[in-house]
Amino acid sequence: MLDLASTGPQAGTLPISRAQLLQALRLRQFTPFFQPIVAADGNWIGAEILMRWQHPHAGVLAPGHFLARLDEEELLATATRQMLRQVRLAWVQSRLKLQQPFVLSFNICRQLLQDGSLVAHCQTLLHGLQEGKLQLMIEMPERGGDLDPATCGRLFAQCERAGIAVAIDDFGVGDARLHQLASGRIDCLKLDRSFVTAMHSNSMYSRLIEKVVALANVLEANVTAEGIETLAQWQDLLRIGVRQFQGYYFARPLAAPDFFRRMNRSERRAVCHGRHPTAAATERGRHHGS
Ligand code: G
Ligand code: MN
Repeated sequence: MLDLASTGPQAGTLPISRAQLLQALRLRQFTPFFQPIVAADGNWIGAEILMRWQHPHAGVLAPGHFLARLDEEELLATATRQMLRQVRLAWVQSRLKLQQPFVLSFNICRQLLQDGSLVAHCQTLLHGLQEGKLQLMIEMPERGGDLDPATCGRLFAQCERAGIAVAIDDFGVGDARLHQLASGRIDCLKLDRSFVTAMHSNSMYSRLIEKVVALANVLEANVTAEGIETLAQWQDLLRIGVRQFQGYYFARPLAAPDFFRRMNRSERRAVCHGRHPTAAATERGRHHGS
């Protein structure tokens, strides 16, 4: 069976018919995966919900293979709502008791942005789930949302009143719609992973990231760096002032049973296979000294 789950958004779109997509929706095949977001100390403080298609023949498909088709067929909002209902169900079934605040974020599409019921849907999703400890965050596409400043401002105000956080996703590679940043409360800039990848071959990127951190400080927002794959990237970003991280170094997107198992066992305390930079530095010092 093909496993295309880790192939990113650049992956080629398979020829998929509308009938296949409708069938997949009927069979609830668009399911949530969860990728942890960690703080500077490596503890899980949130997770991004990522859509996967549990394809009967091709295996688990990443969004790069089908998202554009769902969007073209105007079915992406329906698939997202269906996925979020599964998140709620899995959360209830997990009997998870959060001890610390936790932020669950998800990607919103153009259709969801425009249909006016986004905030109400988020409230339904959260109702009765660890209120006070669990917060939802919408990840706005930097490009594609294409909301005029007034509509954007209204949406952000609604989110703020409802306690829903707002992130700008893939920050740095969109169309620099900076008016979004002035339209209301922004909680997080999610720095696109291409900046993290480029950091080591071009020092200009480190300086740019420093400026993104400074911009976030002006907005009183956090920066989450995406796509951390190595300890060196984590160390450098910490030095630059980034305090939230997401990427394969910490954890790949996890299916619901794996995610909730680890949440329940508090395995989120230690970084999975990654070690904390200070611990690694101490270890290196020990080895060198011995
Ligand atoms: O644009 P957005 O942030 O929603 O993209 C998330 C996508 O990035 C997911 O499909 C996920 O599988 C992928 N991803 C997450 N972490 C990493 C990483 O460390 N490296 C790479 N190459 N892709 C990642
Ligand atoms: Mn995202």
